[in-house]
Formats: sequence, structure tokens, C-alpha cells
Amino acid sequence: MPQVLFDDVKLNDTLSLKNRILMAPLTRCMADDNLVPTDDMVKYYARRAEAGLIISEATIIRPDAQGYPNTPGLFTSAQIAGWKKVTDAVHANGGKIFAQLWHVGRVAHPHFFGGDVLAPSAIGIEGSVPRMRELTYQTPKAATTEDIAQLVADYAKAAENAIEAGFDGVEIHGANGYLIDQFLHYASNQRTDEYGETPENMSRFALQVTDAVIASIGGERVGLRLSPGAYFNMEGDQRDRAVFDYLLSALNNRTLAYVHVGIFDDSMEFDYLGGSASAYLRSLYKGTLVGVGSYTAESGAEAIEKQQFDLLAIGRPFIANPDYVEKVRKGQAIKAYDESMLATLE
Ligand code: FNR
Ligand code: 8K6
Repeated sequence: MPQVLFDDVKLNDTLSLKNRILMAPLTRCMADDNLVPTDDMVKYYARRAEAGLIISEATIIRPDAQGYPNTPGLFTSAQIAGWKKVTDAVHANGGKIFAQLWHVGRVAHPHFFGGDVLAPSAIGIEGSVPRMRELTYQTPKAATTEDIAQLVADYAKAAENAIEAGFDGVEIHGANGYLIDQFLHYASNQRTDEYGETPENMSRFALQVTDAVIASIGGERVGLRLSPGAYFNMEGDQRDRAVFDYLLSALNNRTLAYVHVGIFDDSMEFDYLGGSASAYLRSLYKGTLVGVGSYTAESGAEAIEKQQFDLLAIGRPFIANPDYVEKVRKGQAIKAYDESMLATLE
């Protein structure tokens, strides 16, 4: 058993974890048609309460945040009530859970909400919604400054709703090519106002959202996920590095529970970051760092011992093994993940 994973960790005065293993956020597209968590989702999360912290599947902050079918929301009273059942069940089993707050920006599709697709600039992506081929992506509308102010307010409101729903905190989804990440990369942000052109301007939306969420629920309960290595629905650019350098130095002046790497395989190296996404974040961010991306308990524990990051998030193996933490503790074999497992919520 990799002992370091089973340390108690005190992240701050508000948040202590019983071990260093986090369940990574995993979209499952299984909420009901009102985007309300179901009883099967209650059981799914409750079975995984042995994690030091569960991060919920990405949860949309308002209707136009949606890019995939049946992703849950946190903007109606029915959604809040549905999540309350999830958080109660996780707490009853001794676990903790954060809500991941999501807006997909240009990856949204009007099929789901019937309105404009908003993004930093009117630059679309190729392709169509996964498993819904007929829904090809649209060219988004560049958000106005009024749109942006409303988006910031809606993140803060969703964070308040998360606390009302019993979550222990929130993780702002700033990664994987979705709205916040779209502001942080030159390929998707060609604005010429105070949200574009320079690292400071391109970081502005991420920092405004972060500050608004901190103001509404307190920074000790707020995590932020970032993908400095553009790798999903996004083209990287050498200039992106300076944006993340600026953003991370600004984040060092704020209180957050943690920063979380957004990546599928942390052995990927990015030229302009000078190495892996986690190594880059560690070199600049001074607070708690969550690593993720094709780790096993053993390789993750080794990375923690080498101080490459502080906490380990586990994604796909947690889908395959609801009892992942117990298996690691007992040294039992971990069942391999297979994409066919996404069809059901075990
Ligand atoms: C993901 N991932 C993901 N990330 C995120 O920030 N929000 C999300 O909702 C999802 N959804 C999601 C669904 C599925 C089916 C997969 C496989 C992945 C990424 C995930 O959190 C994690 O970073 C990766 O899976 C890499 O970790 P593992 O799986 O190698 O441990
Ligand atoms: C985040 C919401 C999307 C919902 C489903 C994601 C399914 C992911 C399946 C796993 C593999 C995708 C790998 C993409 C990364 C590209 C790396 C170059």
C-alpha cells in the first residue's frame, strides 16, 4: 500500500481530507431531462465516498453552458434538490464532495437550449457533438462585456447554489478547452478589448470568475482546474505560456483550496511549457497542486513523494472500480477501465 496516499491532509482551516486520493470529475451524461441528478447518481457517488474528496462531474451553471446531453445543472431548485440527495449520501458515508462548475463556451450546442453560443471570439471548432453526429458545432457569438459580466455573476450564483445543495466546495472548470480556457489561449481569444491581446487581459475573465466565486463562498472551498497544455478542442500557441505565467502569479496572491491539472496523460510534454503540464504548474504555483492523468496509485504516490504534486486525482479507474480506494489500501487488483463502462452507472 502506498502509504503517502493515506495521510490525513489539512488543506486549510476549513478543509481536511482523510486521504490524498481524489475522484476526478467525470462527465457521465446520466442526469434526467431537466438536468437533475437521479437516484442512480446518488448511489454512484455514495459508493465512492472513500475518496479523500470527490469532484462531481462537470455541472453547468446555466442553460447555454451545455454541450453534451443530460449533463447535470446547478441553476434550478429541482437541480439543487437533486444534488442535495447526492451530497447527503456522500456525507452519510463519511465522504466530501465538490461541485465542478462548467460552461463549455463554443463547445455548446443550441440544440440543448435554443439561443446563442457564447465564446470570447467568433471562432468555432470543427466537428459535432459526441454521439450526436447531426449536431455540428456552430460559429459562436463573441461575448459582449455585458455578457461577460453576467457570466461572472452566474458562476458566483452557481457556487452559492452548490453550497445550498450541501457541497463542501466547488471546483471551477477552467480546463479542457471550455469557456474559461477559451479566454486563456490565442487560438480561441482574438479580442481587442480588456479581455484580449495581452496575458493580463486574457487572464482577466478567469480571475474575475475566481474572485467572484471566492467572494460568494470563501476561497478555502474553491479549487480551479487549468490546462496550460492545450490538448482538447484547442490549438496550442507558443504565446500561451506567457498567459499562464501571468495567471499563476496572480493566483499566488489569492486563497484557493487547490489548483488541479486538466490532462488525460501527464506524461505528455509541451514544448512551450518546458515539460509536462503538472511540472509547469508546480514550478509557478505555490499552493496545493492536484495531479492527474493516467496515474496508478503507485506512480501517483511516487510523484507525491517527489513533490511533483500534493494530491492525486483518479478518473477512469474510479469508473471501473467504485471501491478503488479500498482496493489500493488492501493491495487488491484494480479492474481495467473500458469505454463500454460508460454505458451504465455502476
Ligand atoms: C473526463 N474528464 C473530465 N474532466 C473534467 O474536468 N470534467 C469532466 O466532467 C470530465 N469528464 C470526463 C469524462 C470521462 C468519461 C473521462 C474519461 C474523462 C477528465 C478526467 O477528469 C481526468 O482528467 C482524465 O480522465 C485523466 O485521469 P485518469 O482517467 O487517467 O485517471
Ligand atoms: C469532459 C466532457 C466530455 C465528455 C466525454 C469525454 C470522454 C473522454 C473519453 C476519453 C478520451 C479522450 C481523450 C481526449 C484527449 C486528447 C488528447 C490528445
